[in-house]
Amino acid sequence: MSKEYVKSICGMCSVRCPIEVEVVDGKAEYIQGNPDAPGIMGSLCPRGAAGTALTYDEERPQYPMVRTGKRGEGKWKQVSWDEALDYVADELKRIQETYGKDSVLFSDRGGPFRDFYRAFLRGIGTANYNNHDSACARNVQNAALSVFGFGRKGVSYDLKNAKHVILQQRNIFEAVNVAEVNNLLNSMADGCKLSVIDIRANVPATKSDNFFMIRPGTDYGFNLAVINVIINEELYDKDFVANWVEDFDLLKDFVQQYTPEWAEEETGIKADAIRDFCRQLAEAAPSILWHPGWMTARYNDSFYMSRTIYIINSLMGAIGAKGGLPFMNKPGDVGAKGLNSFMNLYPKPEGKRADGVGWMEGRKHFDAGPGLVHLAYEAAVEEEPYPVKAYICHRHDPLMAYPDAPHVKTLWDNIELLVVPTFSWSDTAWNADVVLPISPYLERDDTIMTKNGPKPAFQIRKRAVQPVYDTKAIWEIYSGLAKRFGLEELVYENIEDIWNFQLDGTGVSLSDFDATGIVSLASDPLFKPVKEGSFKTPSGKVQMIDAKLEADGLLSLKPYESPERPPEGKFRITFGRCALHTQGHTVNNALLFERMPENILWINTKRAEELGIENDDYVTVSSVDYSSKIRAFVTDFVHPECIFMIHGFDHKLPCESRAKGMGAADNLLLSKGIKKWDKGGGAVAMQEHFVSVSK
Ligand SMILES: Nc1nc2c(c(=O)[nH]1)N[C@H]1C(S)=C(S)[C@@H](COP(=O)(O)OP(=O)(O)OC[C@H]3O[C@@H](n4cnc5c(=O)[nH]c(N)nc54)[C@H](O)[C@@H]3O)O[C@H]1N2
Ligand SMILES: Nc1nc2c(c(=O)[nH]1)N[C@H]1C(S)=C(S)[C@@H](COP(=O)(O)OP(=O)(O)OC[C@H]3O[C@@H](n4cnc5c(=O)[nH]c(N)nc54)[C@H](O)[C@@H]3O)O[C@H]1N2
Ligand code: SF4
Ligand SMILES: [Mo]
Repeated sequence: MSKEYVKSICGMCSVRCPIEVEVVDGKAEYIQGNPDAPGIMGSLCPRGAAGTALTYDEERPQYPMVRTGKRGEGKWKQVSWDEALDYVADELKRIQETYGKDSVLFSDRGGPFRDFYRAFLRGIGTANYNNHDSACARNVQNAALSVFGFGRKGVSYDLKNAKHVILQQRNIFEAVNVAEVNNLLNSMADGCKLSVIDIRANVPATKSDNFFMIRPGTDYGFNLAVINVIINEELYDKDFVANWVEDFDLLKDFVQQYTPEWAEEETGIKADAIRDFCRQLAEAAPSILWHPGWMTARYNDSFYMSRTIYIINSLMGAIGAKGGLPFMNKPGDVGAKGLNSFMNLYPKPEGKRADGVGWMEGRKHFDAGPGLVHLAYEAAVEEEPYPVKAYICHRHDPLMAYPDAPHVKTLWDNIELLVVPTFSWSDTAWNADVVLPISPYLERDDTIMTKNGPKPAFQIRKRAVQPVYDTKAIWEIYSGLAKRFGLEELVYENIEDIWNFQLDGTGVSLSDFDATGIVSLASDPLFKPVKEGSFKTPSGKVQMIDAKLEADGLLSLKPYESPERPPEGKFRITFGRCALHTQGHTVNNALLFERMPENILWINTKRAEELGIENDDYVTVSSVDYSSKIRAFVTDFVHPECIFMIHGFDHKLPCESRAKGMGAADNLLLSKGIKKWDKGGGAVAMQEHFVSVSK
């Protein structure tokens, strides 16, 4: 028997925790957290532990496939990798020659492994790189830019040293990042307070010092009242405000109308409780950390909610503070040299983006980097500003990630080539013209990644076992395409040469990863003080008024608008995460399915009584064009105006025998939902929908 331990990086969600894989006779037997990784302490979340079931799952794409029937019909021809890559390259060339270079659209899930294939996109000259973020954190990203002039990753979350953590629409113990969970639990053991503002009692709420069950959609109003108290009771950090906050007086005048008494009416949270909460914040300041939110693609004003969170953190002096939101360090900040980038081998394509981001009226204020892919779909329909005819949808499942899959599919009718590189089946892969199966993470090497933070580091994902099926690593796929486009700089035969290119001149060598899989670039965590240049706004300060936003016709200090109440007998739909699944794509994982085969419907006790529904009854939840059976969870601890369910269930694909037909799909309950989006932050507003429930 041979046994080895391989240090690598988890790929069951986008957090990418360092792992150690036990490999027995070439088979991955067991996975645990990398004991050498800071904050991980050998632990993993359930999904990370279930990675072996992904590797040995027969129900995943096993070889390259080209569609033979109609889109989505599930008729495929097995082809060799050469045939598949030839076909994709020829089609991309034909489309670019006919419709222009920018007619190729690309989307992915973002993350630290993109450099190599983004270089390929630059090499073929398309301006249309996108990520998935308009269904996730775009509102937070644009809020950070609007207040600080840098993006949301310009600060980190110092949970380790925090004295009071506030989670608003942030489910930290179920929407898991292992190091964050460990750090927060440790801090709480040392006396750190936790406050939770949520529409239901999630797991963090059960461990909190303050729990506010808020009326869905009123968070912006709650935060304006918090600012009102902080300012009127002079609880703010006077030095920070004097030195680093611009237009404080405008903010002060603006929030006068939003008293705690007003907020009580609007949000359902008692005025005195709001006042008391603000005083608690002041006691812990500046080591407070009000999380700006993550999955914030929920409301028309989610951007403004995140903006107020950043403003509150600033008023309390928490920006740049230990125990608050310290500035993020990149390798350069600790005197190290960053990785060499393949993207730098090619110039940035000059074309205008199809989604209009960065140049179209009303869209100039958005972060142009990864665009807003739902707007690129609109461009594909209208063929304006130009035709979009090829779509590479890489490690991305827009048919589940955006509302109303049947509707989204119609937006792709003009697309002549839909290519899906993926490691598991998804609605999108099933609907593709070509499926390029990626080796799951235990079976592949990836480019070296940089982990920014208090102590920046390089981390490496190393293949733990040989591919089980005829699948390839991401670098092999794009290197193969690059070869067919004559992009010689990206043609590689082995990963070591890629790694050496990345490491060249950094002073780090490949063997430095051998011991732990991680190369730390600093010996101690660095907390940079707030100084000239910390904020990238025109004034160099935290700004209340964002000129770019206003030039696009939007107000920075936007008056609060009360969310619609549900029509008689209906409920607002809300959704979120659980610790056992990643989005929708792990429901068919044999180990995780065994633990949680279906989702349940949280419904308030009084509303359930009115409908004659008892706990554990199967009920029907429906919108205009979708309905499904789901088990009811009757509780006092969800707001009566809404129902809540975990995202990602009721799969439809015949090739996913376990997940098929289990639970209900929140995304299918959001009829034509891709058309509703937040004009401030750019993300889709997925909780602006009402559904019916019946016994
Ligand atoms: N109704 C509703 N819609 C939502 C949400 C919701 O809660 N409710 N959540 C939103 C959020 S926050 C997000 S981030 C999006 C998520 O939706 P997506 O951004 O599409 O992300 P995933 O579901 O993770 O899908 C990625 C796809 O890539 C495949 N894949 C291929 N290679 C890899 C790999 O190496 N690693 C991983 N992890 N996957 C790979 C997966 O199998 C999966 O099919 O959905 C959004 N949409
Ligand atoms: N285990 C696990 N971990 C994950 C993921 C996963 O799928 N599984 N996905 C990853 C991804 S892509 C993301 S984006 C993050 C998401 O991380 P989070 O955004 O923290 O997770 P969610 O559970 O989607 O939502 C957070 C909370 O918002 C609450 N909520 C809903 N509507 C409202 C409202 O109107 N007001 C308030 N105050 N609260 C509301 C929900 O009840 C939920 O408790 O998690 C990441 N981590
Ligand atoms: S949070 Fe869990 S699934 Fe995500 S990377 Fe870490 S161990 Fe893997
Ligand atoms: Mo997300």
